[in-house]
Amino acid sequence: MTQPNAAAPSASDPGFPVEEYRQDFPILSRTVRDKPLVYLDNAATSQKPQQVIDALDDYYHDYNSNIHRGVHTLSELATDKYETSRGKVKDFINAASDKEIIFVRGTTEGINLIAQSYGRSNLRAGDEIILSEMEHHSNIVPWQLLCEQTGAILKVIPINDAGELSMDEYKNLLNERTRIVSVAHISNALGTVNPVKEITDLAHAANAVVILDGAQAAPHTQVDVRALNCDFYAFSGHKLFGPTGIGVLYGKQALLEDMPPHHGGGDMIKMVTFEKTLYNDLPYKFEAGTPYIAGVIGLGEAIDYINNIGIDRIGNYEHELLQYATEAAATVTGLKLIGVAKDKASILSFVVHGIHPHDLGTILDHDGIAIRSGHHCAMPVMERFKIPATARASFAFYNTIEEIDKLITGIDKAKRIFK
Ligand code: C6P
Repeated sequence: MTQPNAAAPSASDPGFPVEEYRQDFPILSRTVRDKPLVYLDNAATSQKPQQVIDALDDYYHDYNSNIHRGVHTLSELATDKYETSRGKVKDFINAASDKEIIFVRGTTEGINLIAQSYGRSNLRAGDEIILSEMEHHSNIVPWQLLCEQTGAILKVIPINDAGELSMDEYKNLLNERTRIVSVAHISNALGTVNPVKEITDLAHAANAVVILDGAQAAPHTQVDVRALNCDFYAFSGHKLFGPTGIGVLYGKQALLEDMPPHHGGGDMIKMVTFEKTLYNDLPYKFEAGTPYIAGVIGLGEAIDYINNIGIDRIGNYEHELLQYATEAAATVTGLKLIGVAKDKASILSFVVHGIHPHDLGTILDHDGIAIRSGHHCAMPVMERFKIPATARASFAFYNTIEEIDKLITGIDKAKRIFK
């Protein structure tokens, strides 16, 4: 382990040892095109610390086995690790019970599960689902599918020029036909942190259930599902320094108990005959088939890693990075930020006059700097701001002020090329 970096930029947490944390992520010491990697695409997926990589390796090396099935030692070991991870997730988001934690492939699968299980069994023609204009396609298309299947109707909360939800419009949209409100905790295209507690309380007053898309929130801020009182919360392991292909759907136990399974198969049953099948208890009712066992164990390890640092410290440090980057971006003529909400997290989305975001991304890549360019799977946001795409730098706690300086230098270089 290296020593804490004296030049670490955190005013509120001067001991935040970013250089030490960077050593935990092997990929951060590689080069890209002979330049040190500057990884600023954390909203797409974040990098993995060695202990997560080791956990995956250990599973396949030492106790690879199926879970919940065998009485042999390896199966018991794997089952124990898998269920221990469930407990870690439960504590991480302060759920009331392990029964409320369902392992899925990611946020996308979590939202589709709710739409097809809760939605199909509870919604009728004319019922209304409220989304927002800043949603990721994963929180739009599953609801459109449900509308086609049930005759339910989508309503959309508009956003203002800063990229904030119009809460007045939201209040106007809520009515006795509203059954579901599903919004992002944090927007991936704008960085806006939505007032999800207020949104939830208003929805509950209208007897609607609330789904929060936590894909961009879980890695950056404390998520307390009981304090939020949301009905469902979905997030992805791979943005949380865990493996790809694993994610979590939290649901309130009473709601999950009443929902039908969305997939049938092994492990989700108690008894099967050709006449009738008895479904398993929660959470197994929703985990049909052999799951991604190593992924679940790796996610548990990622949560341990985050807990060792402290999610609040992570959030504070990243906030300072974002502030620094926002101020630095303001000095670049021709650069316009897309998304300047009062409450923002970790995402700097922008356009530069005369340079297509894809060209900017390519030029930055020549200097080893990874950002994302495009519509970020949030095409309605692009339409709202009348742009085809943005460039997006997204930060994690292992990023540094120096890396942001390199980003700004890279943008200046691109401007010179396109002059
Ligand atoms: N956003 C991004 O670059 P999955 O793919 O299931 O892990 O996550 C989907 C998803 C859902 N909601 C939000 C708010 C998201 O940001 C994402 C994933 C990535 O912004 C990939 S498009």
